Amino acid sequence: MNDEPSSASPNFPNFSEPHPISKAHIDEFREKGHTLVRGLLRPDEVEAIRPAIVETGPKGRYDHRPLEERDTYGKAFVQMFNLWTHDRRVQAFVFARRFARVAGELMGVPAVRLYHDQALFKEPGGGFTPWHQDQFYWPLDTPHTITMWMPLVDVSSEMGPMRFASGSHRLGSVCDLPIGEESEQAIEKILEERGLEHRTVGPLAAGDATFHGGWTLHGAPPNTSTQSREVMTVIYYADGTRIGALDHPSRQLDCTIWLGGGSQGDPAAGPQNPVLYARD
Ligand SMILES: O=C(O)CCC(=O)C(=O)O
Repeated sequence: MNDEPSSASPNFPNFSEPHPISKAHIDEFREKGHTLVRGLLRPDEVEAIRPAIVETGPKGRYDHRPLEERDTYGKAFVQMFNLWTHDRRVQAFVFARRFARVAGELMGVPAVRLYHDQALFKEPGGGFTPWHQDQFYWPLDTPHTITMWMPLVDVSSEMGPMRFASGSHRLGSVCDLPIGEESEQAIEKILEERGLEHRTVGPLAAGDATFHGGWTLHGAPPNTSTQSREVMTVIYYADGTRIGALDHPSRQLDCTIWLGGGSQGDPAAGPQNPVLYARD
């Protein structure tokens, strides 16, 4: 913990009970590179965790510029990282075996590690999230990476729920660009050229969760509502993964921050990457 953590009371949920997923979820994830799991968190659990994430968020925020001073990426959401390191209630959520198990079952791997968490709050009037591929940033030498994206409030179609290009995960890296105007334009062109089907998922209830692979093309429309789109995400990868190519500054930075440093070929298993689920 970086700071004095707020402790979880004995009655605080531990999010450990399993939430079985169907074969249809697994098939959809493997075929399309994304799936939606409804009700992964119960309403009483949402009620318990949401205030903890909202309260802890500012401790993991680094860009404090007002919306109008940020670039396209910055306007997409307020990004707050590794909140689990600041608060034991958030740690209980991020380390939850329930979510990690879904991640492992969707990827079809026996054990998963934590990469990092991030809260992504798309403010009222917040911009679109440009199309991108997460694994551009991740120095992880595996196709088995996945993000759980969970709204903490009900998300209407106006609030900027996720959009995915189905089947794009099979393409690997399609555009060597960080998230921004350029990735948006390049990927729009790729979607059109390759005739990739894409759609926005929504509306969603608080506690539903989408899961997408590291190479799945995705983004989100702007938030045209008057309410903040509060979302918490957790990123996982298969245990046994090694550090991949550190071939550009974003991956070098990610390696230092999220994997505790190291070189290509080293085990991706730093002190902030615990195993969160291992098949019994
Ligand atoms: O929340 C968004 O708008 C985009 C989220 C995203 O890109 C991600 O979780 O990988």
